[in-house]
Amino acid sequence: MKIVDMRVHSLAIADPPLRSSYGLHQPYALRNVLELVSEDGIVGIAETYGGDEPANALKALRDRVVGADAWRLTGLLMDLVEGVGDGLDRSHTMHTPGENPLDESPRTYSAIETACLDLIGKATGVPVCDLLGTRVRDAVEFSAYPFYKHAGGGGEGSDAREDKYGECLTPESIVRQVRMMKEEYGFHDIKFKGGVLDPEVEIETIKQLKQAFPDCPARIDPNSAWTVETSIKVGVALKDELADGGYLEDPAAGIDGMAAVRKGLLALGIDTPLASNVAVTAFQHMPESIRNDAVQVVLCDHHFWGGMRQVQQLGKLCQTFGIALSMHSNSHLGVSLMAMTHVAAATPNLTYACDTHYPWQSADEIVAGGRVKIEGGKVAIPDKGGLGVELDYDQVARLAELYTKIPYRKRDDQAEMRKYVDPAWTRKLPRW
Ligand code: GKR
Ligand code: MG
Repeated sequence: MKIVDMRVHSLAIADPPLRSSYGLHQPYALRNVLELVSEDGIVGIAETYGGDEPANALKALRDRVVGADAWRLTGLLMDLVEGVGDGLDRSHTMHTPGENPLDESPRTYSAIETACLDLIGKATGVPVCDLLGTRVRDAVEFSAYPFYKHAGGGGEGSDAREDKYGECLTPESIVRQVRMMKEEYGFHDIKFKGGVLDPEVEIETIKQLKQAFPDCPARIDPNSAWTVETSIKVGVALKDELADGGYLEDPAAGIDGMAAVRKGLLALGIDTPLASNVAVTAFQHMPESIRNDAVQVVLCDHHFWGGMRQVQQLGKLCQTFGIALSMHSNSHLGVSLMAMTHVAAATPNLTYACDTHYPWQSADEIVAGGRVKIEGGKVAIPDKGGLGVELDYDQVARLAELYTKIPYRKRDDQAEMRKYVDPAWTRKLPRW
């Protein structure tokens, strides 16, 4: 099936002022959407990281993509899968996901693979998870993803959006935020973004969450903001709260830091699993991580691990070494949500509820028919070929126009912190 055209749409979507150790989300999150058009006029789609650089990386491959056979293209582009560099350079410790130049090519490959699978799936009437061949579930569970946030619903000036949750900078307001998310989406598990306030406040936040929702597994993720010592202190304080299906995510920086936290906690008889999408972000990290028992739950993400089939291979590797799998996310729209759902449905040992930022980007959508439904905390695999969703071209045009009007061309949470919170703010690791 010959690909005769390729289109890249750079989009801006309203995003609320969420905080993390990276800083503050800008009023717009950026995404790129790729379309591959077959000679029969069928269109395969994918969504990836936003801004000019990811868009240019896709456009630079035009000559290798247009004219290729959709069934064979991903095999011909395998040189992109490994990216460049190795060791800590490939980690996300100092880069927000999507902004590390060393993993640009696996990200680019992933978008092309997803669009090819969608195209092939649409042409044959086969859902992507069945093309991947190992569907083990028909619906995928996601977790509530509370963030500390400032007041505001995203967007700027006359484009400012409704702020459903209001300012949330206390444990009580995070409990309220989670309650609202649970009511709207039916989420069960809770993944809480920390690394923002003093660790004592974040410990209290998890404690209050567990008091309010005692049966819901909880995780906390400070994105490497803590020293090894602080991480162990938090692990001790939250020993019970993070048990029974929870985990401690990227408390300290790097594989070394994670391994030291693990060792320290085990020495105290605490077996809370450590999860990572910061220290371990590529196959190159796995040997060292395994040797040092640094990470017990890998947070996969097809967007930067080199696509859905690489995630399946990661799943097998993790299974072999007794490591669990969960899924990482970043600000995204419904096309990414569907791709995440398909790859999770086809990855047998991905048994934790996946992360999703989707509730935070509720003001904009490009999927025809409106937002993808999350019901009972789950997204169902549609009974349709490919990803099961089409683009709403009016919305694509609207968000593409918005992109041309705003000044943001890459994610920069530090710049946003300086603008709105503290002109001297610098991302400091560890901070506590
Ligand atoms: O959206 O600020 C954010 C998150 O901190 C995100 O960028 C992380 O990549 O959600 C992610 C994580 O689990 O580390
Ligand atoms: Mg994380």
